[in-house]
Amino acid sequence: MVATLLLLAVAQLATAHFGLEYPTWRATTLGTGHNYSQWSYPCAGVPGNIAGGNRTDWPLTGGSVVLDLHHPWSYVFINLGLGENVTNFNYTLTPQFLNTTGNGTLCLPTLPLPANLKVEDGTEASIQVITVGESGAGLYNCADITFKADAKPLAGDACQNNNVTSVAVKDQKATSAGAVAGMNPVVLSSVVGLAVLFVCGMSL
Ligand SMILES: *[C@@H]1O[C@H](CO)[C@@H](O)[C@H](O)[C@H]1NC(C)=O
Ligand SMILES: *[C@@H]1O[C@H](CO)[C@@H](O)[C@H](O)[C@H]1NC(C)=O
Ligand SMILES: *[C@@H]1O[C@H](CO)[C@@H](O)[C@H](O)[C@H]1NC(C)=O
Ligand SMILES: *[C@@H]1O[C@H](CO)[C@@H](O)[C@H](O)[C@H]1NC(C)=O
Ligand SMILES: *[C@@H]1O[C@H](CO)[C@@H](O)[C@H](O)[C@H]1NC(C)=O
Ligand SMILES: *[C@@H]1O[C@H](CO)[C@@H](O)[C@H](O)[C@H]1NC(C)=O
Ligand SMILES: *[C@@H]1O[C@H](CO)[C@@H](O)[C@H](O)[C@H]1NC(C)=O
Ligand SMILES: [Cu+2]
Repeated sequence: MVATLLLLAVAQLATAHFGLEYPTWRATTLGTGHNYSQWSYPCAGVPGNIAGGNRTDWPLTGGSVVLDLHHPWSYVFINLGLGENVTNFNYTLTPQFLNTTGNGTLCLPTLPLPANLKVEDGTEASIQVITVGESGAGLYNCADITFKADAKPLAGDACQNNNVTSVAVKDQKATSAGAVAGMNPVVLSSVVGLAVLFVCGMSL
């Protein structure tokens, strides 16, 4: 699971901040008027279960994720952790991570749960979405969910792609070992974060 934290060794260019539209994110981390930072692992500095808990019901077999992407392309990794107030996202929902092209809206209709993950009606969990852009630094957003037997994946108008296409990048392990030039499975350092913040800072 740690292999999902893929980062470039050197941060040079601006990367894409992004919005997590569905499930509803823990808090808005785009724009101004808050002290959150999408550079902050694991959840942009937003604690779990805030504001009394604003949890989205999610189907027992896996549900939808809708992202608002702002830059020409991004790698997308989606993880899940169990509990009311999750900081350990130790299940991946993208065993093959996504390479998305285009800025706009991406809807993933159904992300199946890993075979070794058993949930039941009422199980609380959180979803972590990581995007990695040209800079190689990760950007994070999280959403709190409750697995529900009667929850349905998004469909129709609620699940549309607008100017974004995505392809699964096969064999994440090989990729993390260096198949993507310059990528290393290192933990995001604040030095990298700050270097990119300098470039990307105010421009979302
Ligand atoms: C952000 O942090 C600053 C400095 O600690 C504080 O003055 C401000 O009220 C905070 N803003 C919000 C929205 O919490
Ligand atoms: C909870 O989510 C709903 C639906 O997105 C939103 O309208 C509302 O503002 C959120 N409430 C809090 C306290 O964040
Ligand atoms: C679609 O995405 C591309 C790549 O980011 C961008 O150049 C183009 O302006 C976008 N088109 C629309 C209609 O937003
Ligand atoms: C969630 O956990 C964090 C640390 O893991 C803690 O600081 C915070 O108070 C917890 N929040 C709630 C609502 O339990
Ligand atoms: C994930 O972490 C939870 C506790 O945070 C633990 O109960 C569970 O066994 C872990 N699962 C895996 C596959 O590591
Ligand atoms: C991801 O897509 C971008 C732009 O479409 C492309 O330049 C890049 O090579 C792709 N990366 C992988 C690993 O397929
Ligand atoms: C995509 O980016 C282009 C160029 O910055 C911008 O004109 C367009 O409005 C963006 N489209 C979306 C859907 O964000
Ligand atoms: Cu940005």
